[in-house]
Amino acid sequence: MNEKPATQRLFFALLPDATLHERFIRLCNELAINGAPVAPGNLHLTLVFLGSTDANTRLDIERACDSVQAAAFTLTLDQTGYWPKPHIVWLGSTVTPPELSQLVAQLNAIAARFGFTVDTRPYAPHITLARKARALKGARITPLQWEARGFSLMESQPTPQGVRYVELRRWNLQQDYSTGAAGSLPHSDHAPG
Ligand code: 2AM
Repeated sequence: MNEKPATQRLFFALLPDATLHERFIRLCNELAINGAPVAPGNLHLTLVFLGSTDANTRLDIERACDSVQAAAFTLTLDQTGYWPKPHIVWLGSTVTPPELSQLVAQLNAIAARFGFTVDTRPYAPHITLARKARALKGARITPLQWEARGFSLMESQPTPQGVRYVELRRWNLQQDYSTGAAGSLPHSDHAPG
């Protein structure tokens, strides 16, 4: 028998806490977007998209993530935008914090090590708010601050109701990176559930 091993479709993301998540939902409603809104439970910021992988490789990826050295940071979400080719309305940032770029660089290095195709385009941090959308007209927003304290390994699961993004595992970012204080190694938590 030649059964194909089960695979999971994986990516790394930042997940908003409950307060920020509420703000995202409020913003989506205020913007009156003409398009298919992302399911509220799926709102996230992609760090690096990996792709399909088997269980053993996933474990190796998780082990590699235990060695990521990256600092906590604040991301200011101060602009909305529209990408006409994928018809996406997004929420994003005019400034990419260096800590975020460094985190993405380390995760891209892990992706490359495990044979995934790494996106060579400059990293554009964004939260997709709606797909199959029309352009937003002149949407000015009150900036939202994202206090990023951890990054997550996510699985994209197809369901009859559409895709569902499930957090598999989370790693903490270092709070006191500059001082090199004790306990500064990223701490990993298994996602609840
Ligand atoms: P997005 O970040 O623009 O919303 C899971 O599929 C997530 O990974 C989505 O949020 C998706 O787009 C992002 N992503 C990035 N590159 C992708 C790719 N090549 N295929 C699928 N999703 C990708």
